[in-house]
Amino acid sequence: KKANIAIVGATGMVGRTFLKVLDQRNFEIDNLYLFSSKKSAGSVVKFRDKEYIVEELNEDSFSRDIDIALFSAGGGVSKKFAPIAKENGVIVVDNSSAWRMDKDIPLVVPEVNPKDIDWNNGIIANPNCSTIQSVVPLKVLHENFKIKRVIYSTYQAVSGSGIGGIMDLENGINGEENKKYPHQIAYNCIPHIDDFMENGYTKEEIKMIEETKKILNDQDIRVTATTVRVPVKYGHSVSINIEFEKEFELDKVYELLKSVDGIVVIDDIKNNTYPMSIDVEGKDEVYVGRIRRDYSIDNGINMWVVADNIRKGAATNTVQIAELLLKNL
Ligand code: 2RA
Repeated sequence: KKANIAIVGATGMVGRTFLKVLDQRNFEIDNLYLFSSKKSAGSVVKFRDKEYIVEELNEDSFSRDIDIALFSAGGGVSKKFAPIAKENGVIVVDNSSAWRMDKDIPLVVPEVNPKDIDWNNGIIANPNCSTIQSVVPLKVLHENFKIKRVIYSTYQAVSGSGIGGIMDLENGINGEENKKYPHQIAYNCIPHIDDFMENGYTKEEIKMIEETKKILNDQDIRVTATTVRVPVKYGHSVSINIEFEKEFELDKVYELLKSVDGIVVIDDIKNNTYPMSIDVEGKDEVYVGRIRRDYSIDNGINMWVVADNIRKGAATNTVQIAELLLKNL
């Protein structure tokens, strides 16, 4: 079935990746509409064998026949325009954090909670990139061993901040030129992603904590997080420590993880083989390795999870949600 698709934020890093993923996954598109801020309006974007003029987003943008709109233009644009799109009968899949914790808005990772799409009322939220790649392996383990507590430590690529983050890394510069970070990121790690809150956590850490519980639909899971920016271009890495309620065998953990479509287990320490950011750029899977028992607690494991933060962490997850919507159009 073909759909009329709109992309809001079409010239941004995620917006452009939406188009790449839609094409690679042979998403059937009837009409395509590309929107951006005034700054980028008028630019020409090629998709499949046609050229499209990017239009400036405004209140009338959705009063044409659009089925699904993919948003990646920041929380402000989503807050203002997603409701307008919804009023025009469009289903919005929003990559910003604007709607994620709204109780009436589903927060979806297709490998984890696809059924939550069914109760959408016009807006579906795409989770934070580091959350997406983490909950994919957690889901099957939670179902089998019941997760009691999760400790996240992240190593996040600069592309999570858009082109400005990449420029700061490439320029290795300090001082006023920094677009995105309070300190130099080249040859450095910055334990500060998004703004600090009153409780000493950053918004990025709170996103991982709250989004994990919403997606797994279990508010009893105890979650904490430390999110860190590292001098890597693409590919977030997350060290995940899990304490289960139930006992487990490590072999079973391997078997369960390997059974999940979308997970690739890479774990051969005898040959120095484990997931690394430089190996996942442009890929859509979630890579899991360094799986080992945590001997400091009764039923615990550690694992290392890596994924392309622009693909599975943003664009591909959004397109996968759109694919599920297409079935019900
Ligand atoms: C980051 N997760 O990595 C945030 C937003 N993409 O900057």
